Parts: sequence; structure tokens; C-alpha cells
Amino acid sequence: MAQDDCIFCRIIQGEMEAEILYQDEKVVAFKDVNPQAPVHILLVPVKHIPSLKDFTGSEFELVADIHEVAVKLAEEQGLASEGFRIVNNCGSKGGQTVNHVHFHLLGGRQLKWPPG
Ligand code: DGP
Repeated sequence: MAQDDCIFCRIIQGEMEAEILYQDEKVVAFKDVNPQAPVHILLVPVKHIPSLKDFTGSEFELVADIHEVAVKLAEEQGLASEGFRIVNNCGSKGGQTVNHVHFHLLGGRQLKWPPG
């Protein structure tokens, strides 16, 4: 069920603008509004699940679906040969600011470790 007060649900439903790069019945990918790298794409499940810790049972299959789309997009964006990063921020100390689970696909520059 979509949540009216969730910005990512609103993007998925076409009520808010975003540059959508991929969409199927389970997964949507769109450009991050505040990119931290030349390529910065957010991948989300269509289903409103607040965070990674809220997945149960077969919902974990969505994590694999999202990673499959992420790798496809990384290839399309020319990141596959040089490398890229997929990040999930979970909860406030994990740095999560939007409570609709999402994975960041980052690439196009040398990424540092450890993250801040
Ligand atoms: P996180 O900190 O992991 O919860 O990441 C949330 C990301 O969502 C952050 O990188 C900025 C992005 N973001 C927030 N609001 C919007 C929006 O309205 N549109 C788009 N495209 N991205 C957004």
C-alpha cells in the first residue's frame, strides 16, 4: 500500500516529478535529487516498506530484484568496468532520511572508504 505522506511513494505513483530510469511492477529506479557522485541512482521497491529491517519472509526477494536492476543500470551507465557502490542506509544512525527503503547506486568517480 502506498503511503500518502511518503515522497518515494508519490514518485512511484507519478504524483511527484523524478527522472525515472527503470520501472517494473516491483522495482523503480530514479536519479537522486542531491547526487553525491556523477551517477547517483535510487532503487526502491514499489511496495512501501520503511527500511531494510522491516522486510519479512518473501519480501527479501525484492532485495535480490533491486540488486539485479542495479547491476543492469550500472552496466547501462558505463560503470561496470571501473566499479560502483550500492549502499543502504538503515535507520537514523545509519543515515536514513527517507523512510521508504532505498538502495543508492553510486559511481563515476573514485569512491572512498570508510564512509562518513
Ligand atoms: P538516505 O539518506 O539514505 O535516506 O537517502 C535519501 C536520498 O533521497 C538522498 O540522497 C536524497 C534523496 N531524495 C530526497 N528527496 C528526494 C526527492 O524528492 N526526489 C529525489 N529524486 N530524491 C530525493
